[in-house]
Amino acid sequence: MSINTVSTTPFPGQRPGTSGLRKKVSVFQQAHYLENFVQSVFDTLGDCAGKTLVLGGDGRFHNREAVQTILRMAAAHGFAKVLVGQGGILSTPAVSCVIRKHGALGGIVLSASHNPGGPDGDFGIKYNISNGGPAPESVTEAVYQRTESITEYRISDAADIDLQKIGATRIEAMDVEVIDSVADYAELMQQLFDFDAIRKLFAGGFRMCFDGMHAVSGPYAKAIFEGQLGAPAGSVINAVPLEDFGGHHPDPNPVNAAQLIDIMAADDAPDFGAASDGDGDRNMILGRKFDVTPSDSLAVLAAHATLAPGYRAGLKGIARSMPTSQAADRVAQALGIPAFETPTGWKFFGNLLDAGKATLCGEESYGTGSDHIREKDGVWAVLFWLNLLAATGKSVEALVSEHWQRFGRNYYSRHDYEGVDTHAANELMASLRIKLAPMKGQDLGHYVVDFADDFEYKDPVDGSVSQQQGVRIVMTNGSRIVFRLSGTGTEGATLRVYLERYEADPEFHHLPTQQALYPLILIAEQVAGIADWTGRAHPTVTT
Ligand code: VG1
Ligand code: CO
Repeated sequence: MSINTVSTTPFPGQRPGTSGLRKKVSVFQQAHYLENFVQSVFDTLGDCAGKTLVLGGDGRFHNREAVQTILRMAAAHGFAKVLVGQGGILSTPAVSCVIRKHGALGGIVLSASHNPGGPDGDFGIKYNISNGGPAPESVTEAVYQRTESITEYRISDAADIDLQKIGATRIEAMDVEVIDSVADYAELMQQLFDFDAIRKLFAGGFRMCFDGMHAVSGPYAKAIFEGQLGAPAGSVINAVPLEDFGGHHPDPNPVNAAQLIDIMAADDAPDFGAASDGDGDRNMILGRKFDVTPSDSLAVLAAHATLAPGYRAGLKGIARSMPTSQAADRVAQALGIPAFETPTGWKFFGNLLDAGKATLCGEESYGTGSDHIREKDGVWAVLFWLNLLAATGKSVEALVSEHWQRFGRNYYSRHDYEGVDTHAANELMASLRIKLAPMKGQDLGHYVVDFADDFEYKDPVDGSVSQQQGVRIVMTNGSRIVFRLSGTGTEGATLRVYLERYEADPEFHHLPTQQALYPLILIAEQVAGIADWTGRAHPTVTT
């Protein structure tokens, strides 16, 4: 075994987006591409002697090869130890959990999350810091700068290790420990939720369907829901992670999780349905013939949080990303706790959680989480809902409807225009920005503009400022339209249009969502000229 220094030249565009560096698999398969990025992360970290790194991914195509490469590079960089998930598998929340539990310096997550996998799909890599959360922008920017000037990387020529065999081995002077992918995570879940009550629920005939979407959460869901909580065998479907996610798009929304939606729409539907994404950090919650929007899910969990043992002491605050509906703010107000509004992406919640300012966090994109780790967490959200259902004896639909009665309903939808021309998308945003200031006070038919701006966030903990985080047009009655470009796609640009309307009157709480939002949809088109810029008359995905 020996360590070699390899000459290299920079690849353009290795700048992490909303959640790490995501590119087509073929891009990552280029010689030195992954190595350049990993060495740039290590160079940014500096001396790692005595330190532990956590490593794992969602099992997508190229995962195993990348794990072996990173192990050889970590050994060359002088890490004392790497904890790697069995088979190279760790969900994003499990990486966060393992980093925290074992006091690691940080971790590397190999995933492109909800993006499709397989040889023609996407691959991704993300670095998480010692709090278990995604590296903040200061770190991802430093890594990017390093990728622009890199000239060499260091790597051991050691043979591949056996990733299936749990236990310790060595590469050069570095210890490698292959760990059970589920154990640490499952143990944490037992501390947070009332497993006995949930066991009784299942013993009483309660039925659920969890769709693993052939992605990473399957093994976690099987072990916890079926193994520990007694959900009948078969409650978890599509449970085996596949390198191409069975050819599907591992994105838990009503469009991509069509099989689960059909199951939950049937007359003999289970009581509860849920799904997670490629790397296990997202969640979709369904009742029988009933979808819960992620924004409502956050609000409902917050309103009932003290029913779960891990949150019995109450919440310190609730944080949501800016485009997420304001439903959770109403709960925060009722509870007398602060509400925070951050830019899109989980990395912005880390400081609030570390500082004890917020306990629950959520995003409209099927992401919910808490201070138990520093990532959003799919299986955790499902357990939280199961805990509420067990504690209240109510159905999903009853819990949500009662919530609307108490707090009012925030109708909400996101319209995605995927794969549009990047130049046109940028022009659309630029032309919107120019129109913002004069919009104040403008009468738009059903709505009057309260203010319109480009969201800027000043982190209340470290004072760092993030600009241009989404154009928002906020109406005097709290309804909103938000426009932003995705930072996770790999083909062209994706325009996201977020629509929200607040309705206090219970008589109007059961309209079809798109109908309830129709006036706002028309205003969005009128203000942004979406069809003109993108050539699209309709969104590709509506959630
Ligand atoms: C999307 C979502 C965002 C989420 C991010 C990562 O980002 O909108 O809320 O945090 O994906 O989720 P963007 O920039 O494409 O809108 V995951 O589960 O893909 O890591
Ligand atoms: Co994800």
